[in-house]
Amino acid sequence: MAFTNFETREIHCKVVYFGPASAGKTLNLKSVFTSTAGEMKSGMIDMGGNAGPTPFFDFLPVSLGKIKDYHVKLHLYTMPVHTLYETLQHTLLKGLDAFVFVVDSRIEAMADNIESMAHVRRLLGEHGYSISDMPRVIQYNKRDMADIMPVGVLREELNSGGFPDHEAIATRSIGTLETLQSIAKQIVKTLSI
Ligand SMILES: Nc1nc2c(ncn2[C@@H]2O[C@H](COP(=O)(O)OP(=O)(O)O)[C@@H](O)[C@H]2O)c(=O)[nH]1
Ligand SMILES: [Mg+2]
Repeated sequence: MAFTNFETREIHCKVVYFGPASAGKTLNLKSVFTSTAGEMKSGMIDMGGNAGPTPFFDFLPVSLGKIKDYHVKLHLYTMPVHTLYETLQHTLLKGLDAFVFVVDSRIEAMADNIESMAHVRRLLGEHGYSISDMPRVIQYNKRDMADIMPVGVLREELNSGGFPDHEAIATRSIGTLETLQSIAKQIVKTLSI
């Protein structure tokens, strides 16, 4: 749930980017970091170094500016779905407002996508969230690659709920800001301001 500081008139919202290993979660945050204007960002904490899978998490705070007299900030995290660090997982999932699920569009990643989505549902349920109500965006990433699934099939398998979804090529910063804008729009709708 969003945290509101009435004194400073700030609202902090938390968004986690889920998805199978190598789907492009870290690149999504990097892309947002490099594409957003100076005042929107403060700095990215990349716990994974420059290459390879994210061992812990990435973190990027993004400001949405002023909405009805409140400064609205999104705290973006990436989280590897399978982590040995259960305490970290618990902390990252605390106060979650929304999530992005980054799909690896390659045919060979299909089983991983489905398994990862099932895992996210289980995880959110275990942490007491109502899975059908949580705002989310499904992002079909790696659309530039060979041997990818048609979007229609991905949608059928991974977005039967009809949540907002976007195609993306995170390596070229295509679709990454749209994904963020789409999740921001849904979060703002839920804020009681
Ligand atoms: N061709 C292509 N490669 C991508 C795309 N998105 C991510 N990658 C590559 O996939 C690998 C994993 O990306 P990363 O962001 O670290 O995935 P994460 O494990 O989900 O955080 C990297 O080598 C990226 O360059 C994309 O849209 N197109
Ligand atoms: Mg990563």
